[in-house]
Amino acid sequence: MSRALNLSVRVGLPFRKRGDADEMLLETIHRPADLRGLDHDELSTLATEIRSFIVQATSVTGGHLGSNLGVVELTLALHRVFDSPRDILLWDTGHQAYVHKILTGRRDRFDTLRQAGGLSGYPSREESEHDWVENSHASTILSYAHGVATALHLSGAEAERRVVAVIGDGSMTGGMAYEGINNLGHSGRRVVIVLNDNGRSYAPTISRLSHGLTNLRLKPSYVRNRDRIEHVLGEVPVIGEHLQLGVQGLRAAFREFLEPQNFFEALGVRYVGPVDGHDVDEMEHVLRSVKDHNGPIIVHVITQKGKGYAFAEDDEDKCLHDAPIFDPVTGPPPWAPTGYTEAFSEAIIAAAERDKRVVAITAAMPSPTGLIPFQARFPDRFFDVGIAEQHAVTAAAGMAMGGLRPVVAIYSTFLTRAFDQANLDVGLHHQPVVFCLDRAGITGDNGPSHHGVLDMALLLRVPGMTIFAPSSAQELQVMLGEALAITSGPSAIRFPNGAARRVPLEQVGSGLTARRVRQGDDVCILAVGKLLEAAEDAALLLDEQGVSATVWDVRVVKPLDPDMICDAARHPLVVTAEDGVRDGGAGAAMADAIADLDESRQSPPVLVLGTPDRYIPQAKPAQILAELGLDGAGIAASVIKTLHAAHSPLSPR
Ligand SMILES: Cc1ncc(C[n+]2csc(CCOP(=O)(O)OP(=O)(O)O)c2C)c(N)n1
Repeated sequence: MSRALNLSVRVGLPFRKRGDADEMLLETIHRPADLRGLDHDELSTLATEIRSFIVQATSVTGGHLGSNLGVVELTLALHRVFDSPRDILLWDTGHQAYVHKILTGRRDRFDTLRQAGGLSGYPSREESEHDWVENSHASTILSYAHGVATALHLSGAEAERRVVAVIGDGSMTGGMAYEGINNLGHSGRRVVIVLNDNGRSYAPTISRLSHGLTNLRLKPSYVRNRDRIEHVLGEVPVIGEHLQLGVQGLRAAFREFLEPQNFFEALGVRYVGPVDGHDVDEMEHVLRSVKDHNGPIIVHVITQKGKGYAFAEDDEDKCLHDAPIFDPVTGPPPWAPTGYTEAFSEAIIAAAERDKRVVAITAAMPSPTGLIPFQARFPDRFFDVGIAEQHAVTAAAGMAMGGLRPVVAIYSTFLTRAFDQANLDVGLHHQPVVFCLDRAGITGDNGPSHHGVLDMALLLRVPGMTIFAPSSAQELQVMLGEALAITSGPSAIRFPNGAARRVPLEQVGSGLTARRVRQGDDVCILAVGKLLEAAEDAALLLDEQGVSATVWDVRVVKPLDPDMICDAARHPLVVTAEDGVRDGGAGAAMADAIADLDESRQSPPVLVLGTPDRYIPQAKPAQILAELGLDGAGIAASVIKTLHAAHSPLSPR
């Protein structure tokens, strides 16, 4: 039976009236200062109201649910002890900052959460002076904290302003977190680090350090015992060798038990904890006592991901880390891969059944990348390395060197973390690592940091890299087989989120060839991956205007199919379409290939359509693509405009 309080039955009900008969306590909180006069019971009521509010709000827009339910009391305590924005609160990743947003005057905008023009799902500098860091790639916050604290130090403001960095145990598995903490310990900069330990990333956190932390978590009597034992050890008189050995043994055992503390303190960072992260009083007490520590200090806080909402607490997959739109009373349906992710999930199992050298690697995203079924089927050939993309890629190079056929399943946006590793550790060594890049292209609700628009431009720079872009579920499955057959170097398959086309067999390509989908005379559209559908729509619209279009499914962005390039060059106009950056991307490579074709003759103009050189805000993917002119209507309009310009009397002949 669940221990969880099932909030679903309470959602939307006022919990406590105060002043005005219909007013919830939450409605009286507009800024952190409003928290300061609340007593213990009021804080507890407020925490319940906040949880209910978050469940209700995310059920309407979708969002990061479990992570936020876990930090309610922690955020209340932080905002009561520290004085934001004078004191600087920094959130690693930022997906857990909803409570912070609610307490800093943004509650009434939650109906716009993650919508176009609405509240960001992460901290946002534009939204509030309480927000500093909006990069939602994990494990960066200790570096930001070091930087901000250094600036305060040099400007002489260190005495008046505190820097507080909140980081989850999952994000502590990222290399940058260790680089940051090492530097903080060395520099002695004044930063309070709050380690929010819920034992999970999406899945349980992969970390020996985290196991040490978990040992502590599982022993509630730890704090009492620690104080007592430390006291006792300090007092024991050393009488005789026997007793001395006994005491040393006890010390050693206890030291091992305190592994995390030793780890941090060896780096020069004081350790305090563990503290019950759902007890505001206890946390306030500890935070007040460390607030003025003159150096880096880590406060280890134990929380429960998804706390207070039964469906989140009981979700073994990811504690409803994130949730789509759902009914709060019934909770979201269990997450299962769909679209391209599902196609990948099936294909990698089939590939692993055919070849026992095939292994799968994820950087803390086993369920979102569709690898849970693989993990269940081949537990020894599945590797979750933590939020450590760089390590994942170089480890894959090592596995390939050792004769395995590693498949790195990673979101396109997170591959950018590991570009150097892909280029030098994998590429330079010609290792046959297969990158499967999910959520490529415009991803939507998560905003600028989560669009996967850089992968092609980056991977095109890696010599020997083969790049596939499937336009259907079946193409992806064929491409995985092709990629695994390449032994001369790395390959990548980049595919989008959302529904995948299911096509008849004759519409599935093979090898490293492109596929001509339609033949015309006036314009040739070379479409990459998901944009094939838009190119086909554009061709129909162009037909209506008397323009006949050839359409190619590029399939392989590198190396380009020479037959496709030759065919494109016979058209008076070529248009390329991709959902990646226009500058230096697939279209630019195709334009170069056409220009290089035959220097003696004039090549046709090539119009390159892709994403612009700016950060793209949050909105639904279809809306963003339409705004960028990357849907059928947009591509058709670009073609017509270019043809008109070419036939204008003013255009150069
Ligand atoms: C570099 C990077 N890789 C992967 C992710 C995807 N991601 C977002 S949150 C998260 C888990 C974070 O775990 P933790 O820091 O413990 O926070 P929790 O949600 O458990 O509170 C992951 C893997 C990311 N944001 N950044």
